Amino acid sequence: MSALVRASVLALLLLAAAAALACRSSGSGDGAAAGSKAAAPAGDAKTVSVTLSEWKLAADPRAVAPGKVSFHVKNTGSQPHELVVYKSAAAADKLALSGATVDEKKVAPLGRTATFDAGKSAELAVELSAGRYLLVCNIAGHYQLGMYAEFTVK
Ligand SMILES: [Cu+2]
Repeated sequence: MSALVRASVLALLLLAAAAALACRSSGSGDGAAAGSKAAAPAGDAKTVSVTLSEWKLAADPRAVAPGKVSFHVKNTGSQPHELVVYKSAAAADKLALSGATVDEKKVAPLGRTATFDAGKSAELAVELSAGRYLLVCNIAGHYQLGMYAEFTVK
């Protein structure tokens, strides 16, 4: 009889201990996962390949984490092009215009390459915070012809 009571008390104690351990390990598990997730992107260099052609602007990847972003830009078309980075919540084809170009008094460029020839490449590094960006070739007429792409930093 007393042995049975002792056994059931022991069983209850073991259950309580197991429950406490389960709680603690799941709690610290979450903490460790969140910590390593936050640490990984910090200081990471993000590289984005941009291809310019008539009349297309393609970016890969289309989204990166905040920080310094390095754009490797290639002109695979037959005319000179450029890459300009704007931060804007506007629809990709609804930036304010001034004549045949994006109005840079209203939409400030965060960075741009020089205009460079077909077959050539250019590099552009820009510090970007979280938000929505548009990558554009702002040579007269090129934006309206379709040389833009949405880009997200998050
Ligand atoms: Cu262009």
